[in-house]
Amino acid sequence: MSDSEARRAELRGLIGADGVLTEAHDTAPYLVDERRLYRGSALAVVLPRDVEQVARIVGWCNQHRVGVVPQGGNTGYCGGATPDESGLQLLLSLRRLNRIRAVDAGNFSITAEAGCVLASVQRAADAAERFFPLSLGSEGSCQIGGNLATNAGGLNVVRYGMARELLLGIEAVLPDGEILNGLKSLRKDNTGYDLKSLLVGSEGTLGVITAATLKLWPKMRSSATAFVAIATPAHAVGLLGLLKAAAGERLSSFELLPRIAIELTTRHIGGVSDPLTVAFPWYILCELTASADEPLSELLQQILADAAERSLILDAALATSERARSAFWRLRETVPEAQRHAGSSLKHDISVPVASLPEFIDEASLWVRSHVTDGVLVCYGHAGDGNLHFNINCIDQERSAAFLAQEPRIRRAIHDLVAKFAGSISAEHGIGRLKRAELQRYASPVALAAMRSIKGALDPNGIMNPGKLL
Ligand code: FAD
Ligand code: 2HG
Ligand code: ZN
Repeated sequence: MSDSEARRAELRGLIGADGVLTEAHDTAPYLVDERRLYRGSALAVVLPRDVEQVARIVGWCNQHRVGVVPQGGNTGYCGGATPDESGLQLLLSLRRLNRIRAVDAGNFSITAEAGCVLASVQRAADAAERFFPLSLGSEGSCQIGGNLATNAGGLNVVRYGMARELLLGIEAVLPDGEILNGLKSLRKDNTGYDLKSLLVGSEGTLGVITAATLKLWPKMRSSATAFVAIATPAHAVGLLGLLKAAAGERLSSFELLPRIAIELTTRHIGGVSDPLTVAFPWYILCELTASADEPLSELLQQILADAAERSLILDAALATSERARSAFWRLRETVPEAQRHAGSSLKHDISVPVASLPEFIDEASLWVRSHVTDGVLVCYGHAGDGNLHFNINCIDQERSAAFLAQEPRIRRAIHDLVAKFAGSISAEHGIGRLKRAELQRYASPVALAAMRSIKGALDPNGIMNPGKLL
């Protein structure tokens, strides 16, 4: 029996034969990332059923110095959930840890296992007359464990914050195979280092998240959604100020879209249409929500009338039905899919201070126009949080290889500009394998040294997601 075969047999002994996949046709979907940037190989794909099985596997990996790659919904954009090409690492999928353990409506909290698909957590909250605000275009596939491991952002951050801010307690398996049971549902708890927060955004490098207790809000009863045409990103910042001042915390989404996003989605995605009759250079999709019955449409109309008087907006369409609201959101959420249909692209998930967005967009767009003649800019995103998906699509698919070959110089120019604006080279998607060198280049040496110390202390054998993040 080969070394690998002997190891697979041991794994079967730990969690049962049905939890260990080794045939190529079974393992293939787990070994390639969402963007098809990386194709890995693995000793096996393991599918534990509960936290004890996860602990057994991780303990075994630590004992045998086998690298373990946690995987949630495999929708990540940085290759973090794909093993390397050696065939020696173990892919640990959380998909079978998919139970909602408890919904505590009185405490406004929910406890879900890591493998619960985000949409199922939203549905469980809704069934208890509560609201879980994390919302991403990938919510039908990504898992809550993956959302926490990447500190996901998405469409409601302007009001509720990122995944980290929605977390009350965590259960995780640490690199030595010990179970950290921190499933508290407390709003206040100052008992030492915040270990749950350390695991958030750690992208599988400090342990395996197996369950989480998350904050809930009252169910939303009213909403008002508008698709607003504006002339420039500077007008977006002005409108954001007005909305925040007049609607306060009711403002739950504020998304920026360029004209080309409308052209790409209407061309490539069935059923999407332009909500306005005339073409404009930029758009904002914004939404107000409230848990009580409130006249939010009137409020939004008043704010938009004020914005028009101040020449901040050019036109607007208000959603007058749930169907119209969904259509606006479909347009926004399918931009990544439309970009994919349009061919190869380079992605930059960046953030700058909100007030610097216009200047950043001006400078960065000018650079792209003058240095990337075979690409078209598709710059959109969560403007309310200063987060842009500053993406560039290849114009001529026949010359896609030449376009993609320019990535290093394009990335360098854009990230250098981000640094000039005191921004972030990874606003919400993480570092994974893709941006490791970028983290080394742009993070402060002090911060990097502290990160390495934490990693070394918790995972001295370097078994947790090797080759990712650091
Ligand atoms: P995976 O891709 O499986 O893993 C991501 C990372 O987390 C890997 O490093 C993996 O090792 C680690 N990991 C996964 N599960 C665990 C666990 N239980 N314990 C420890 N580590 C773990 N992201 C946003 O932030 N905002 C968006 O608006 C957004 N929109 C998207 C839209 C589309 C159409 C797509 C395809 C992706 C989008 N994403 C977005 C990116 C992606 O969906 C998020 O990063 C998501 O949080 C990843 O979750 P996942 O379960 O798919 O994780
Ligand atoms: C979004 O906001 C996602 O739609 C995806 O974060 C961004 O594809 C992208 O670049
Ligand atoms: Zn995004």
